[in-house]
Amino acid sequence: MSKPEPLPILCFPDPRLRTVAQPVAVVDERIQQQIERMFVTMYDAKGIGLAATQVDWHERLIVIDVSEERNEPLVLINPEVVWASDEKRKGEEGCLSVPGIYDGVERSVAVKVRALDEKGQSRTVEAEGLLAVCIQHEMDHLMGKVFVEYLSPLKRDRIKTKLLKAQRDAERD
Ligand code: K2U
Ligand code: ZN
Repeated sequence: MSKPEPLPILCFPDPRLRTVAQPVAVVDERIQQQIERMFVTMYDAKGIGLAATQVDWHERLIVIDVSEERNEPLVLINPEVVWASDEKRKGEEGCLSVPGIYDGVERSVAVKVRALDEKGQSRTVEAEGLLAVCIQHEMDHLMGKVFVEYLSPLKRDRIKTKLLKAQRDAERD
């Protein structure tokens, strides 16, 4: 089977990024094909996570690989946080949907998430460090939330202006 092409990634402030994703009803061939397309897209974009929302697919599906070797794929379908540490830490975040922008976001340092895997089996993931941050960042995407929403309105407007100009310039080239 040939490898699928990477999908286009929606860029902030595209309103489709604000869509709230629906639960996946059945983990079937259709979902497994979408999972493969999302991994191809994530690795191609050098991301360590990708939410279906970012590729204009509005179902509760996340792919992650925080490994150095880029060989530890993790699929979270219909994820729900069952526990999050009270301890929080502010970390520098980026986003494939907000290219070139990095800023501090406060997140729980550890989370416990229940989800279905790519076979539809229920699993629990206990995460800390970068994996915990990534899971929280991706689950925000499924709720239509981009990390710039944690920044000040002034910073967010500057980012919006900068990215809209970059998108206009790109269309002109
Ligand atoms: O756009 C995305 O959702 C992928 C995010 C995932 C992520 C954001 C912040 C912190 C951890 C993960 C990134 O674009 S992946 C790029 C990246 C790579 C290493 C560290 C931070 C961000
Ligand atoms: Zn993101």
